[in-house]
Amino acid sequence: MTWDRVAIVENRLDTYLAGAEPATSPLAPNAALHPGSTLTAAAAVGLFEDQLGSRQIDVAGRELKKTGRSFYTISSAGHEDNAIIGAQLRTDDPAFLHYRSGGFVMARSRQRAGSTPTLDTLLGIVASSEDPIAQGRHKVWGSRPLWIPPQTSTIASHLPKAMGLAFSLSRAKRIGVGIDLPEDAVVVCSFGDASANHATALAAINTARYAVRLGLPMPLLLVCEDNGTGISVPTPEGWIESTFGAMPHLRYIAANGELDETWAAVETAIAHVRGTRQPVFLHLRTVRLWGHAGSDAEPTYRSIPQIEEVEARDPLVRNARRLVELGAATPDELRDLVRETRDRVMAVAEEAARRPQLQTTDEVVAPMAPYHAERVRERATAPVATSDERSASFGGTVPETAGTSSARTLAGAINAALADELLRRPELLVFGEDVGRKGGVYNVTNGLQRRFGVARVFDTLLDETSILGIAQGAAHIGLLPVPEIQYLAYVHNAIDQLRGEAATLQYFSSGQFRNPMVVRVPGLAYQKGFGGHFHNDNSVGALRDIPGLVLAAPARGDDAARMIRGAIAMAAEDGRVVVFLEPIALYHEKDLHADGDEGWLTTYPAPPEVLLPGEVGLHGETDGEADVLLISYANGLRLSLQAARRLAEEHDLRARVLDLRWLNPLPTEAIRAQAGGIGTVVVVDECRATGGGVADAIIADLAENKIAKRLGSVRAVDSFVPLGPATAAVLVGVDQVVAAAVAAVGKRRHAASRS
Ligand SMILES: Cc1ncc(C[n+]2csc(CCOP(=O)(O)OP(=O)(O)O)c2C)c(N)n1
Ligand SMILES: [Mg+2]
Repeated sequence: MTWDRVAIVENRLDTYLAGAEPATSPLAPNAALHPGSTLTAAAAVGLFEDQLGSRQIDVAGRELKKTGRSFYTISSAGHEDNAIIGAQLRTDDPAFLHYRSGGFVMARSRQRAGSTPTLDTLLGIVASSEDPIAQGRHKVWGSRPLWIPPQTSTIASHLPKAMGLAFSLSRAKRIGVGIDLPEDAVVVCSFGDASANHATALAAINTARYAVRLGLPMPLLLVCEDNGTGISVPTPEGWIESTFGAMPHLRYIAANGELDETWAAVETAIAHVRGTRQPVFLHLRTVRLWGHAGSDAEPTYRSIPQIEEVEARDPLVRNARRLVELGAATPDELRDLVRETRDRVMAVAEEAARRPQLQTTDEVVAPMAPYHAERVRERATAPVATSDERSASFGGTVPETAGTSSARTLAGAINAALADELLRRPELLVFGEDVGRKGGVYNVTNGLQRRFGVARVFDTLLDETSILGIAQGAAHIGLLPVPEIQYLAYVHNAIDQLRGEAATLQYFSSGQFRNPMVVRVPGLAYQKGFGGHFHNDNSVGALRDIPGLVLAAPARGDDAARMIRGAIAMAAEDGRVVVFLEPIALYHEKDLHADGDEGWLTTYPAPPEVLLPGEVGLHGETDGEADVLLISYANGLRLSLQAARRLAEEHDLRARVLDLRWLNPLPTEAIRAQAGGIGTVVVVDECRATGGGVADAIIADLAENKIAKRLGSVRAVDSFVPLGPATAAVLVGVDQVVAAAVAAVGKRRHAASRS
């Protein structure tokens, strides 16, 4: 059964206008709609026109669907009063919008001459490559000139970044970084009533209130577009008001009336946020017409009388009646407007459906992972702080010239590198749980807050979703966030913020919006029996499979310092999202083979030394001919180097050790070059056998391309990591690496002895 109430809803408006009587005393265009209102008759008619335009786009989307030419039918029908917010906010008030925001977008577009919102929206609906925001990659609301970053289909996941942007507006000024938004900008974020229950929404709202409690500015207008349902599940009557109506540090304003009454409520809400720099929860009553999407058969969960009751509350009919009764327009004028709008929008829809679509893989992926190696290298090396500045910042002695004491641990090297980056990049922020005053759980950020101030190095509340929301919001306006997620296991609490949000922004905006960041994540295992699974989590599969996300995993201090410069430069130049995975167990390690050998200390490489993706480390037998290539990363590098020594001493085998350094994208060219020469390869993957994918990917590539004949791997057991000495039963150990290398080489010796 097809479900089409479109004609029924349209008829209702037509029927009303056909039978309506004009008001006895018409209003002048510039007259207030009611005494004291700032909404004029002309502006009200303009609003109605925007709402009508939005409605007709929804109708057109469903029309085109009938002939297979439209790919999106979630509509704004019934939510058009959000145009009132679009009309009153400015185009430099960043807007993170619910998917039913047609009215808002039409009204905001009216503020910018030359805007073509009808065509733009329809190009999105037909997935045309000429859609100015997503180029057909998705149907999103978005516009660079109108400051509307595109949002994904994941409900509520945009609230944290909206909150983060509101947080960052004043932060930019405080740290002296110029941005292209005015000081009094308001960030608006709209969402549905069911979405208001989502953990992600609640996290962001909580963090917004927390900021107020701390006395920090949070100019955030939260708009809950309450249609009383989430697909088929009704929201309990009064739930939104009872939940959000009396929250500390959050002003609640209801908007539930005639056009001009809602106008006044919106006006109060915006004025409050703009004036006080504090958040408002604006509760906008709406209805949802025509089901959740075109494919939603509403009668399976709502009776016809219930559907008719909702249709009777169509805001278009109500607003038309208000305009007519107050004399802002005559029924004839509105009838003409309806007819013209319908004709105009259908003509634009037909035109949009003729426009081209993305064809090739290259076209689809073009904005996903931009990388300009030379420009990134330039960024990594400039600007460099002067030696005087560095010397002053480092307390009189720059770290690389401190004589023998210049040898540093991994933690010490990262600390110095972060200091150097903070010194030369004023827009850089370092934040997370415990990174400020305490200097990090493992002292990696020790002293940075004291040196660079609480505005740039700060503690956040304990919520990974909000930490990544702050990072995204800050990055949207040109700051360069380096957030920390305390432990790899807890990335999963907020992985959607990376996977669904940060990593997709350039893709869905065709590179017009970006959220560059370097997310520092202490992680991986081998903490000598400490912490159990959650502090020794050894799986990176969930990060490696995110298209465009760069995953770095340094093992040694000197590499880490050079890699973090590369990571930050990639973020700054190409807007990339980088996860910088720091092996906790190596943070304070000094030795390699024996206690006191200090083989894991390195000398700090001064800026501008840098490492970029593809640049691997080579150790062990690097000059002469090697018998086996051990490929590894992080803790596995240290294990492999220990194994290499034993292979030489106990088996007379020469091992070359390749440190991948970059786990996504993998340094395939360098791997092939080394593996091809040696022919015998063992991948030492400290992650769970099926949870990392590093060994799988490398072996598949070498085998498929017939680059190495003798291939082996050692991997951790597919288990959670236990507490205490039992860790050795699941993690990769040196013995295993040695055995795997001997076995792999044995195959060659065996083959040689047969020939
Ligand atoms: C995180 C997440 N879970 C589930 C969905 C599927 N889904 C899309 S819209 C929706 C209902 C949202 O209802 P509401 O927030 O009230 O917005 P409305 O559609 O009513 O405007 C659901 C469950 C989703 N997009 N994202
Ligand atoms: Mg809803």
